[in-house]
Amino acid sequence: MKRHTTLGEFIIENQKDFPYASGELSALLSSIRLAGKMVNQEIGKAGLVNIIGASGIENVQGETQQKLDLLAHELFTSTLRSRGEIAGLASEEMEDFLVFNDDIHRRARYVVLMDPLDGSSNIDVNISVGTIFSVYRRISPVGTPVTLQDFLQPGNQQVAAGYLAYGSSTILVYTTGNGVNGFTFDPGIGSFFLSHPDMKVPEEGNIYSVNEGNYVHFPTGVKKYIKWCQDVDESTNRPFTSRYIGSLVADFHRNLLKGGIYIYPQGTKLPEGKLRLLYECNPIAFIMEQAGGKASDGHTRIMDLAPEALHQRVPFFCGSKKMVEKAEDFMAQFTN
Ligand code: AHM
Ligand code: MG
Repeated sequence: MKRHTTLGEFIIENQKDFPYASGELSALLSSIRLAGKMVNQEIGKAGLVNIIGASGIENVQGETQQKLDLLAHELFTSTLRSRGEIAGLASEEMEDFLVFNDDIHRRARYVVLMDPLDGSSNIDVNISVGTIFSVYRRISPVGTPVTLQDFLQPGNQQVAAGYLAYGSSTILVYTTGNGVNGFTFDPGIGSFFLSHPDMKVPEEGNIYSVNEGNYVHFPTGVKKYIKWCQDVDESTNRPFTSRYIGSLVADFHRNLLKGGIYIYPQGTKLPEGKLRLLYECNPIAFIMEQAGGKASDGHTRIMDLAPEALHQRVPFFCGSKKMVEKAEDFMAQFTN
């Protein structure tokens, strides 16, 4: 009989592969799993909010409905805080980072950076959204409050990263630097089951994902790369297919499974690009590299960039190795 592995079992079984195994990271991942289930449940009810409101049924506290991205932020923050495995948290939803400043949390060795609900503007139209997270070991001494430097570490220092995609099914994908595994949520049982072991992205894909509406603003290298994707050439299977949902986790998840490239470049409207280095690009880059793909800003490996600010934006090129390399060739060739 086929064995069904739950996420909880998998985390425990693989704890020994982690260089600093002490159980803390396992507990932290379990907290993310729990908060993810809560967020998943809230998202599932999103379309009902107006109907319930119209019929006069309010929630038990009589509260007005909160925006889901803020609710997701609160659910992750409170769940992670209540367990004591992290000393602080930075979120796309907050200007500054949170310091968990009591005896238990000051002794914790990890910090988390996250985008609690990415692509949340898509919820109204029933399109998949996601949570993205990233875990680092703090560099400030254990026993003291965390500092900004704990959060401004380059992506190559990540000890774990992952995302939840709330889509036609809900999936949690994560890495601790030992490959990538995906777990699909069974809502009847309330557990995540290993559905995508050892995920690998095809080296050469044929999907390109970019908001082409911004084409006139793109750097010449990106424009040339897009035209190259659209050229006819049987030997490289071109023209490629264009797929862009406008919800990073969903676009990324599809490209990870099928092979493809996601690009959010710099442009005259957004000189640094749109996506955030710490909350979006680093964790997604870690997963993509662990699956055999690549992620850069068009020139430099994303995970080698030295962060300067919590909410820093960077251009993002991420996906199948050969596709990213080809796009980088165009970026090197055309410098304006
Ligand atoms: P958000 O963090 O404000 O939700 O924005 C990030 C989202 C990504 O999910 C998506 O890939 C991108 O913005 C889409 O941007 P655009 O609408 O400019 O193409
Ligand atoms: Mg976001």
